[in-house]
This record gives sequence, C-alpha cells and structure tokens, in this order.
Amino acid sequence: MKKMELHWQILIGMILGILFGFAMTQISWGRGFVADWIQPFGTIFVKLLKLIAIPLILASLIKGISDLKDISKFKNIGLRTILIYICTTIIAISIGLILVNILQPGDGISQDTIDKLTATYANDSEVTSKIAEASKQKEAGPLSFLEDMVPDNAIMAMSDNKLMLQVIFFTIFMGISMLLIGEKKAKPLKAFFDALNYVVLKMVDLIMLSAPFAVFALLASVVVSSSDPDLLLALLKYAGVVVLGLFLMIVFYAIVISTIAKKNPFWFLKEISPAQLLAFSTSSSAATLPVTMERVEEHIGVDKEVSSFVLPVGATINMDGTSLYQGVAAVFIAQALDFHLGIGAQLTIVLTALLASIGSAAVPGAGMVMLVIVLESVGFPADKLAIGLALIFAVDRPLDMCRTIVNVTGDATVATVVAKSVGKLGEPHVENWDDHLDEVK
Ligand code: DAS
Repeated sequence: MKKMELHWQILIGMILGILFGFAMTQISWGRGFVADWIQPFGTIFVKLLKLIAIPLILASLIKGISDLKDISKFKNIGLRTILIYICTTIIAISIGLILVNILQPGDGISQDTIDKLTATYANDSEVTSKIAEASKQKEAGPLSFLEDMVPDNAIMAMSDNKLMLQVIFFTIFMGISMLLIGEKKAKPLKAFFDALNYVVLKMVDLIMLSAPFAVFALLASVVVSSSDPDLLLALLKYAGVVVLGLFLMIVFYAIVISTIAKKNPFWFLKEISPAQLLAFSTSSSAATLPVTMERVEEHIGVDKEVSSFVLPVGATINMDGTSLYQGVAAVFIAQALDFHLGIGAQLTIVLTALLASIGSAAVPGAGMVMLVIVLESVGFPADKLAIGLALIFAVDRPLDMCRTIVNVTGDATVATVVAKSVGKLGEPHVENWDDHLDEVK
C-alpha cells in the first residue's frame, strides 16, 4: 500500500493534536499533563531543526557559491533577491494598511473589553519583556543592523540561531574567498562542504520522520495554553483582518508563481506544504528553514546556487507575513485607543514595518517585539505601549503561526522567481517525499 504523503501525515498530526488539546482542557489535570508529558516532544523537534539550520546554511551556501563559475552571477542573484524581498514586504504592509483602514477592527471595541485585556495582559512578563527588548534594539544606531551582521567570532555566531545573518555574512565571505583562490586549492574544502551538505539533508529526512508526532505535541500545547474564549472573541475582527491579509498574500504569491515563474501555483503550494505546515506548528522560520530548503531544491527544482542564498537570507530578513501583521496591529491599537494616525503616520508605518521585519529574528513572537518600534515611530505614547500590546496579546500566538506560514511561502516564492530569472529553475529531483524516506530506510 502506497505510504501517505508527508503533508497529509503532518496535517493529521496537527488535527489530532488540536482535538487532543481541547480534550485535555476539559480535564482538571489535562493542561499540566500536556505541559509535562507532551510539550517536550514538540520542543525537542524544534530544537533538532534549529540544530541543523546553521550547518545546512554553511554547507549549502558554500556549495552554492563555490559552484558558481564567477562572482558576477552571485552579485546578480544577491541584488535581485534583496530588491524583490523589499518589494514583496512593501506590498504586504500596504495590503495590511488598506484592509485595517477599510474594515476598522479597532472601532467598536468596548472600554470594558479594553479594561479586561489590560488587566489580564498589561503586566504580563512576556508583554513587558517584549517592550524592554524593543527599547534595547531602538537604542542601537541606524546602521546597527549592519554592524550586527559582522561576527567577531564565527564559531560563536554559529551557536545562536538569532545570529543567522552573521553566519550568512561569514559563509559568503568564505565562499567568495574559496572562489578567488582557485578550484585546485579550494578542492579539499569544497569536497568537505559538498559531503556535509548531503549529510545535513539526510539529517533533515531523519528528523522529519518524527514530524507528525511532533506537530501533534506542538498543537496540543498551543491549544491548552490559549487564552479564555470570550477575550478571543473580542479580538476576532482584528484576527480576521490579519488572516484575510495573510490569505491575500498567498494569493499574490500564487499569481507571481503562475505569471513569472510559469509554474502551476497549486502544484507549487502543494509541494511546499510540509514547510508551511511546520511553519504553522513551530511559529519559527528558522526552525522551518531546513525543510523549506529541501522542498524548494528537491520538489520545486530551484538550483542550490540560488536557494542556498535566497532562503537563509529570506528566513532572517524577509518576513512578509510579519510586516503585514505589524501594519494591521499598529493601526488596530491606535483605533482601539483613539490615537489618530494620519496618512503621513501610516506611510511612516510602511517604512518602519519594512525595517522592523528585516530586524525581526526568525523565532516565535519576534514580530511583536518589532511592533513596539513601529508604534513608537508614529509617536504612540510610551505609557500606553503595554496596554496596546495587551490588546493583541491574547491572539498573538495563533496569528504568529499564520504569519510564519506567509513568511516561509514568501521566501520560497522569491527563490523560485529569482531562479527562473537567472535560468536556474529546473525539474524536481525527488518524485515525492516517500522516495526520500525510502532512501532513509
Ligand atoms: N515567528 C516569526 C518567524 O519565525 C514571525 C513573527 O514573529 O512575526 O517568522
């Protein structure tokens, strides 16, 4: 009997996890049981994926650059990638601002609901820590993100996923230097990274064998930790505007895949669906990166020369879902707290949300930290920041899961478009995931 395709296995794991989570909320000891005995398996899975993200970036980026015949092609890929990333992020923020101004989810929020949300979350340690983290980032200078990109210790940089940009910087520097010393001298090092690349991709396969069970644990944990339903209901319109905007971004990507990459958009979305489902389950682009790379290279047919640069860079600086969310959340909070935002302020939001999404780390909840910077950029009163974040905190985790899907889908779309534009979009190498897994047996 043909084995079930991976994305169906993951989807079933997610659905069972959600049902199990709800069942556990009906039992007095249920929440504790999930936290103590189920959640750790989800945490271990996310840690395993993050564990191999850095070696994978190192190996595939070195291979991608050292396979190039000349540097100019790499400059070409790099320039196109950054430009297209900026364009998709600006489109995402604009969609968010248009929707939130038309649908006005912040109007009509009762003062009673605001007071209840404030009382519940304004002093929550997560809310206050995000404000503190944002003000720390704000103190840094305008070019701090450039300074942060250069590691002063390559090994240390590889020890922390948040420093992924530093690993990318170091790897590009090393890859270009390998090109410059000539093929003969670089041969042993190139052979090492080629082998490392195969090993790490095999590790992705092995880790993914546990994906259905891991997403069961992750989703059960999210359900048991969710906020009380009536607060969720009060924020339903706001959450609906964000989800509608995210859905429109997926439609936008589908149009781009069809018209520019000349590929069937439904086929494209199906082939990257395991990465999207993991993005949803883990809320982390960094953790999902190894799977995104494997799907884009082997199931879409994007050459490693492109994917090995575009995807790791995208996971750190291209967060279309997050930037759309920041546009909607900033205006929603202003509407709910009667803080008027003119068109000038909203254009400022476009710029700061673009920079904020570049600065957001590819980890759960990062987008909310950068939201503080977006709010401060339009003069939002500092003493109301905690209230503002409290208004959206109850639904932030499920929205983080949704926006991370869009972040990952945007990266995969841009990788496909860039590959098409430089003639590096071939045919998929693996018929389906089963062929991959059979190799693992
Ligand atoms: N969870 C982040 C990511 O990994 C996005 C966010 O927090 O907005 O993409």
